[in-house]
Amino acid sequence: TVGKTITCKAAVAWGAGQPLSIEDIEVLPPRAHEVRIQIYYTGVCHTDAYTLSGKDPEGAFPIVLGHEGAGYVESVGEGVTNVKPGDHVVALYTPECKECKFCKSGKTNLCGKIRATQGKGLMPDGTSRFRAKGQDLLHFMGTSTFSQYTVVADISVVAVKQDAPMDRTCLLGCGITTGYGAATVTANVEEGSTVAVFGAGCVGLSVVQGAAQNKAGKIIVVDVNNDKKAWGEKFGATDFVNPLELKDGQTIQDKLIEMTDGGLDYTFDCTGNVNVMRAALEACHKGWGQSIVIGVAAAGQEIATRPFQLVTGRVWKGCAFGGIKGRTQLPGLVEDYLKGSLKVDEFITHRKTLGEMNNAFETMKGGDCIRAVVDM
Ligand code: NAD
Ligand code: AHE
Ligand code: ZN
Repeated sequence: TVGKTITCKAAVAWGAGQPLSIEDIEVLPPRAHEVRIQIYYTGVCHTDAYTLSGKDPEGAFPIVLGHEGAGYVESVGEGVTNVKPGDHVVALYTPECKECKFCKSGKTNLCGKIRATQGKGLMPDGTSRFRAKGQDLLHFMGTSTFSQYTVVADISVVAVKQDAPMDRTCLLGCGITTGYGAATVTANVEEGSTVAVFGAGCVGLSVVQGAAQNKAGKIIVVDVNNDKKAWGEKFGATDFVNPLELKDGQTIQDKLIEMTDGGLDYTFDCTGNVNVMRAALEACHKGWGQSIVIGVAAAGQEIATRPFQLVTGRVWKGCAFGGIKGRTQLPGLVEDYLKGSLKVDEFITHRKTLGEMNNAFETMKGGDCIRAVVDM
């Protein structure tokens, strides 16, 4: 297949709000500094549903969605040195070129090298490697893992240990790494500190795991779904609050401030709801509390608070992919998983086939799904 176009199955999103359609698509060979990956497993993340819904300002169609995937390198284009055919890899929607202003800053995991074309759904040379029914399909987040074969930039892929099963490593491509990194890298929660996590999906529970790893003293899960109490405890949460079950007139920020003698050292939004983001900021301790926005909000949504909240020392920040540098740090997370110090298996609640992709989206929206893993 090297150097040839491959025909394979993919879940194609032809338009906003329409179900995905399983199609035979053509996947062109990788060009210079590109890698063709045979995707074995992909997770389904809330962000895929968000873009499919039409609420993503960068969303365009037709497109091959998916950004939480693992597989084998099938072939590489000219000049690729970081991976070789047969390597077990995870696709990186946050690439790492190691040479741009961002990568060299030491201050962020965001990489600027291909962000503009990635946002347009194109490869770095401005073209697509996918075709179906006589037309080009767009790429998504530089990864497009809802296809049996995909082509990515070489800076958007990392090789990981072969003994880690791909149905687990795929989840390190987004959800788990995002939450775990937000707690251990972006916030770098200190021992004994107080933490509140709003929204206990895969991302929020991964924040809980990271905060517990860093020995936080109190980890409060805030979720509208009472089943998330037990889920939080499984990853190290000490308390649970349902914001819909507060006493009359009490806000969630009041409740949390009361529980923590003045507010939290760290809060995390893992819901994507801008009102929750405000509550998370306002639940922070005066003088130093930091709130980290992880959730992705729909086009047109904005956050608000009284500037006094910041004047009095609370800090509002956010991160993508947990602040983790994929090529530098992801192999280490896979090793942590293999050593037993990073939970991954526990997040998998559902398994689907490619033909069941729309069902996987429905399942994700149900309250009992943490992650559905799709066997491609
Ligand atoms: P999820 O849907 O599995 O989890 C969300 C949780 O929030 C659910 O348990 C839900 O019950 C809870 N919730 C909803 N409304 C709430 C409210 N008002 N108060 C408290 N809890 C509430 O989603 P997920 O896959 O864990 O993703 C969470 C968010 O993070 C999404 O917005 C997703 O797009 C975003 N995300 C961002 C990044 C990033 O890099 N910044 C990466 C992955 C996902
Ligand atoms: N395209 C959207 C923003 C979507 C967004 O924020 N994506 C996150 C990853 S979510 C993963 O599930 C991200 O990586 N953001 C940083 C970046 O460079 O995209 C919009 O609003 O335009
Ligand atoms: Zn995601």
